Amino acid sequence: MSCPAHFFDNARAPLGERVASIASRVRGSPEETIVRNDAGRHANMNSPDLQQHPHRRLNPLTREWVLVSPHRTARPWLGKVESPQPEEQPRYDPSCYLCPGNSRAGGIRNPLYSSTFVFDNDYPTLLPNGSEISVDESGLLVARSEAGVCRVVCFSPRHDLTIPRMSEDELCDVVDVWVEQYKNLASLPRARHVQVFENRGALVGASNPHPHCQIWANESLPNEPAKERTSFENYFNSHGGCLLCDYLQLESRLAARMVCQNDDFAVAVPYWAIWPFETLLLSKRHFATMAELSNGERRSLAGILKRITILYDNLFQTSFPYSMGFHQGPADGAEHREWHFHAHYYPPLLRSATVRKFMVGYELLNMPQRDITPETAAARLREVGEIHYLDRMNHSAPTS
Ligand code: H2U
Ligand code: ZN
Repeated sequence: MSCPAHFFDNARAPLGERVASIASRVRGSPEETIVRNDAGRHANMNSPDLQQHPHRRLNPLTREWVLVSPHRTARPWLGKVESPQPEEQPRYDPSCYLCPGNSRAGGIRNPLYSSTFVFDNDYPTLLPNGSEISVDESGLLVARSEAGVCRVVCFSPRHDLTIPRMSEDELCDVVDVWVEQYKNLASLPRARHVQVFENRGALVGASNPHPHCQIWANESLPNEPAKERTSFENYFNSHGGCLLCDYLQLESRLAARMVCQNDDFAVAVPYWAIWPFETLLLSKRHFATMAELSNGERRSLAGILKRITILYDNLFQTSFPYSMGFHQGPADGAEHREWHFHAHYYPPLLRSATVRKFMVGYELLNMPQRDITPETAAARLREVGEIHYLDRMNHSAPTS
């Protein structure tokens, strides 16, 4: 195979010229776009090139790039096909360790709870106490102790009631529990980070279909929030404002990547999304943690969680698997004015209920890559309608 002439020729040019030439071909990068937008010029933002030609986009939260290959969406798929998600779950499963009244794996019996239910993880990843570890051998063998607390939150006593099928009142109870747990865990003397996250579906490793999430609190800032904190701080120092407030303003104006919104929250497929239908949930008001949610915002959060998960379920008419979680300002007692409350949804499905994206090969070795553009993904999510497909198919809704 011979190299395309212009690529080959250019490779012989001095490095500086090569980089300049490549940069001029990859038009509309977010760095450029934000600068151009600041200057009132944003002609490249909706460039058709971005929908047709390979390019890379920058995630300003992590400062990492993603490769976008829109010309490749028509490729045939002969790879792995997953088993369909089991659609129907019973209201109560006698063998489920999360259902009310049942015994958990460690032998403790759950109460006959009637709303949400929180318990300390029987198999916690972190322990509240332990011996102090500090290893540093030439900067090459480095280790530190890590203390923490891990909890599990059941959303409802119903084994079959997933977030998109819950009522807004029931979801408000879930949000209230998150806030209560956040406050409780963030106030622990050694806590520095509190992570609320949900793994939904076997495809993302959830160990049980009973709707639940986990909350881990630990004493160091984990990798992803640490990258975000640096970006928030840098942006705050250089622009005198918030990275995600400005980003939300831009996305609201451009509309192409917006998926849904209400008075207090918006959901968009981020410009730099890695997963095919990844979304970013943003508060419209600038604040750092759940502890600052007003009563009205709690209800709005419940509403937007329901809406985005209905869109997800409707996309492939399946109980849509994802990992999601909230990124909140460090729980170190300091005021984090730079931080903007948000959540990430990372769903693995690509083209149907049974074909998923794999993050392997080039992506493990280099950088993430996607085919379908974020703009197309957002348009598809907007198109599927906000009435749950099971309700449209005249199934009885499982809400109580
Ligand atoms: P995931 O489905 O996201 O894996 O969360 C379930 C958690 O529940 C998991 O961390 C815990 C597991 O350790 N668990 C218990 O605490 N008790 C049990 O009886 C089984 C599972
Ligand atoms: Zn159950």
